[in-house]
Amino acid sequence: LVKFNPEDPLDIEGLLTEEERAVRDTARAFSQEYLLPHVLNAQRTEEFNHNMLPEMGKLGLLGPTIEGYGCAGVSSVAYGLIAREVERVDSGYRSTFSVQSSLVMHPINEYGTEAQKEKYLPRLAKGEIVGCFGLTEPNHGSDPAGMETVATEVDGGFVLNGAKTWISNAPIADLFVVWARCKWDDKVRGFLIEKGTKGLAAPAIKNKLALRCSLTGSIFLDSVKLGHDALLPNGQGLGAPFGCLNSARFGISWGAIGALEDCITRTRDYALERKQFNRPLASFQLVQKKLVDAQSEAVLGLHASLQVGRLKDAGKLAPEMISMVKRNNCGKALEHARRVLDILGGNACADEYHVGRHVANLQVVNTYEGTYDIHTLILGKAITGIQAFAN
Ligand code: TGC
Ligand code: FAD
Repeated sequence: LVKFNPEDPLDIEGLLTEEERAVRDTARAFSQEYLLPHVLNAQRTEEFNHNMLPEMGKLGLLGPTIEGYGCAGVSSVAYGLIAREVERVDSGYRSTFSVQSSLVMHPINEYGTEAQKEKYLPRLAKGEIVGCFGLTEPNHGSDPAGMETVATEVDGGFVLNGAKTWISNAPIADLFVVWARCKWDDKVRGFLIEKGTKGLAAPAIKNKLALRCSLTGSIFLDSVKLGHDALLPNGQGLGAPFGCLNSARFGISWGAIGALEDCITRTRDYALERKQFNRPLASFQLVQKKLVDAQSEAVLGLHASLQVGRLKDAGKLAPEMISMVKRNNCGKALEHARRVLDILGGNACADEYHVGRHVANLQVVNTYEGTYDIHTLILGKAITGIQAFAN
């Protein structure tokens, strides 16, 4: 009989290609050796690690599914494995990576001109420049269709007016992918805005309770004048930003489980060391149940994401599949990270035990890129045929 491996209970390793394992190993070594030593300081100070993206760029980890333009051209599963390893350290670091790869490089690659791709993708891939993605607005989060940011056509290009909020990477972004409703035909389109453009401001949102290792900000657009070359011409309608979200949400489904796995490992090790009533905590049935429930959900979630990744790469993806794994994995990660946190007792309160930070982060991860309940309604519509978001 084969020996059960609690680190990989259903042998995900055996389902990965050699290339995927190599990418995973690179991402794991980078995350554990480069990110982990700085995470507590970043959490305490909200100081962003400006070398993170350049270091990831050197390893070929940015925009990794894109073919050409200095990108690695690996599978979606490899992309998911990177997200899992980075988020094992912190969801904020994974956020920085996701936005750069899925929400900035992806739309340029999918909807951009050849000139835009050549101008921006190689530098984004190296981490020389940082990107952000502005969809959410102060009055429109779950309902981006109601966005108030508008683009007007003028002589020589466009003028953008509006505001975005809760935008990851915005305060340090060199390149802003901003979604606006175009006045001439009422369709949503993406625009590329470079830092320093007149009328553009991106102040930081400070003192966050979570995702403190990544920077978040607002974007203000006050009559921002852009040339024709700022428009992403090959994507129009809300399907264009949602196309980017398909890729980012898929990565988050892996990342959230990475965070949960870290919580499981740390609380299991703690439970083996710590004694009460003259016995290790790990010997109590209630403690074992928490670990078993968490580990079961982690492994089931990973295998579901692996299957979605395979379907994505085979061109057999329905977006609802991504809603299913984003919703399930983020919801389960939040629920079970919170439950295993109890194993730490009073030490749950101490940041050097890491688990409390993951729990706070996972609340946001369960919210952004479509809340848990919004994905419930997307799936509810798919299952019943009835749309329940609004009248
Ligand atoms: P609806 O009428 O359903 O759709 C409008 C158009 O979009 C198309 N579409 C999709 N296309 C591709 N992939 C998808 N997943 C798509 N979902 C919808 C749809 O076919 C339609 O196309 P067309 O041609 O018919 O016009 O749109 P609705 O307005 O009723 O939308 C409802 C809802 C709830 C599904 C949607 O608005 C939604 O998903 N809301 C959540 C918003 C969200 O996810 N925001 C994320 C902001 S970005 C972010 O959080 C980044 S955090 C990153 C980090 O730090 O890691
Ligand atoms: P709301 O839409 O106001 O929702 C509030 C609550 O109401 C939720 O529980 C929601 O599920 C519920 N609700 C809403 N509508 C319905 C309905 N029809 N039926 C039932 N319940 C409903 N956005 C970007 O564009 N780019 C980014 O880079 C980005 N990064 C982020 C980083 C952080 C740290 C955070 C916190 C957010 C980020 N976001 C980003 C924004 C994020 O996507 C939104 O917060 C999210 O989509 C929810 O929107 P909202 O906050 O406006 O909540």
